[in-house]
Amino acid sequence: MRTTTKILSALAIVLTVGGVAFAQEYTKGEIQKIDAAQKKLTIKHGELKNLEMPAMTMVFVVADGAMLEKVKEGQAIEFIADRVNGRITVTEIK
Ligand SMILES: [Cu+2]
Repeated sequence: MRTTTKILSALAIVLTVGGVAFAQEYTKGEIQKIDAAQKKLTIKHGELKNLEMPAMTMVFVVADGAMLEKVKEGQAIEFIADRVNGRITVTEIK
């Protein structure tokens, strides 16, 4: 019984640490342009720490075209971007 508790506690710690490592920060941005045909967004974004990129305005590919239906030009968003197949991609919009 005690051993089981210890194993479960150890497992909980491992899962917690793993969760923190994978948690990505949202970055603030403003949608400048939506290109539904190309599945691209132009975003004026804040610093993207995971990509070591300073604030700028640039074009991103979106992971899922459905994400474009939830946003409009001029909208302030919080998003996560990452490199997917060598392209900087918006993977999540809050
Ligand atoms: Cu950029």
